[in-house]
Amino acid sequence: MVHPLCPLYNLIKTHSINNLIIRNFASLKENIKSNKISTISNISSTKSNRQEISNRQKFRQINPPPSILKEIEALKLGKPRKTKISRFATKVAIIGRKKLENKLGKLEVEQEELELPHLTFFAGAKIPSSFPPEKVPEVAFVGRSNVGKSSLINALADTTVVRTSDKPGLTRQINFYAAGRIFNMIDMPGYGFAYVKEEEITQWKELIETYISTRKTLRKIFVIVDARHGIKLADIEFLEMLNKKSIEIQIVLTKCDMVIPPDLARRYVIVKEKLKQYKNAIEVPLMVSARKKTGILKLRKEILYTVEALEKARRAIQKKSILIDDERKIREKDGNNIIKGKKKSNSRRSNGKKENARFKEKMN
Ligand SMILES: Nc1nc2c(ncn2[C@@H]2O[C@H](COP(=O)(O)OP(=O)(O)OP(=O)(O)O)[C@@H](O)[C@H]2O)c(=O)[nH]1
Ligand SMILES: [Mg+2]
Repeated sequence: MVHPLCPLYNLIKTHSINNLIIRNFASLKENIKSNKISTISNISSTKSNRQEISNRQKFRQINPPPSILKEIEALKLGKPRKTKISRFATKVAIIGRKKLENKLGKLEVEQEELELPHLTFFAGAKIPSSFPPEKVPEVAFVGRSNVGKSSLINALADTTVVRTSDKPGLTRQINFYAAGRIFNMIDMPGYGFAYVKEEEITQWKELIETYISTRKTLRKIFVIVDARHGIKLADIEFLEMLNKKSIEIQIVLTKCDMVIPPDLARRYVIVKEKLKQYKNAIEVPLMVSARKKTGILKLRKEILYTVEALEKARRAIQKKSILIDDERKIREKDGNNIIKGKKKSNSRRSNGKKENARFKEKMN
C-alpha cells in the first residue's frame, strides 16, 4: 500500500482508476458485443423457427387423398396410436376403427402372401473389378446412410443375414446376396452423412455409379427414403445422377412405424409430387417398415415381378400350402392314432390290473 501523503500516491491512483475504467470499458464493450451476438442469434433463431413453423404449417395444410389414408390404416403402416391403458382400451380402439371405416370405407386390403428364396451372401466389392459375374437379374437398394437399407433386405427375405447398425456407415462395400439361384439383392453403402472419411464417401459414390452404369443384369434401383424426413438434398443429388441413366427407379419410404398415419400420408403426397421430375422413377412411392414388417408383401411382389419370378414364387407358395395341409392331415391322423393308442394302453393297463388282482387272489 502507498501512503496518501506520498507524492507517488496520486499518480498511482489515477493510473489504477484509468486501468479500472479501461478494463470496465473493455468488458462493457465485450458485453455489448456478446449481447449483440445473442440478439442477432435470437433474431435468427426466431426467424428460422418462424420458417420452420411455416414449413410445418404448410405440411399440415396438405390434404392427402382418403385412398392413401385408407391404405396406411389397412396395412397398419403408420405409428400405432396410443390407446389409454384402461379396461375400456379395446372398446376405444374398436370404436376408433369403426369411425375410420365409416369415413374411409372397409379397412381391409388384399395382400398376396409371397416369400423370397433363401438369401445368402456371396460377394462384396470395394472396387469394380471385384464385381461378381453377371448371371441372374439384380435389384439394388440405395439411400442415405442409416436410412435402413440393410434392415429392409433382411425383412424382405425374412432373415438376419445382412448386418445392420444404428451407427451410420456400416455397409462399406457393395454386398451381393443371392436369393436362391433366381436373382440377387444388392446392398449398397449409404450416401450423405456417415462416420467415415470424406474420401471414402466419394469412393463409394464412384463405386455405386460405376455399378449402376455398367451392370447389365441390374433391373431396378430401390431408393430408400426415411419417411420422417422425406427426400433430402443428398437424395436429390443421387436422383439427378440416376436421371441421366436408363435404369428404372422406385422410391421406398421406410421407418413408417415412426410417423403418425396422417403425416405419413402427407409425406407420401410430397414425395409423389417430387417424383414427377424424374423420368425413370415409378410415380408412386411404396411405404414400409422393416421393424414392424408392414408393407413388405407389396414390395416383395414388386421385386418378384421385376426379376420375372412372380409366377415361380406363387407356385412355391401353393406347393408349400399343399405340403402344410398334408402334414396337418398326417398329424391329425397320428393324433387320432395316439389317442386310440392311449385308449389301448389304458385298456391294457386295466387288463394288467385285473391280471394283477387275479395273481394276488391266486397267491392268497
Ligand atoms: N423404427 C425403425 N427403425 C428401423 C427401420 N429400418 C431400420 N431401422 C433402424 O435404423 C438403423 C439403421 O439401419 P440399417 O439397416 O443398418 O441402415 P443402412 O441404411 O443399411 O445403414 P448404412 O449401411 O450405414 O448405410 C438400425 O438401428 C435399424 O434398426 C424401420 O423400419 N423402423
Ligand atoms: Mg447397411
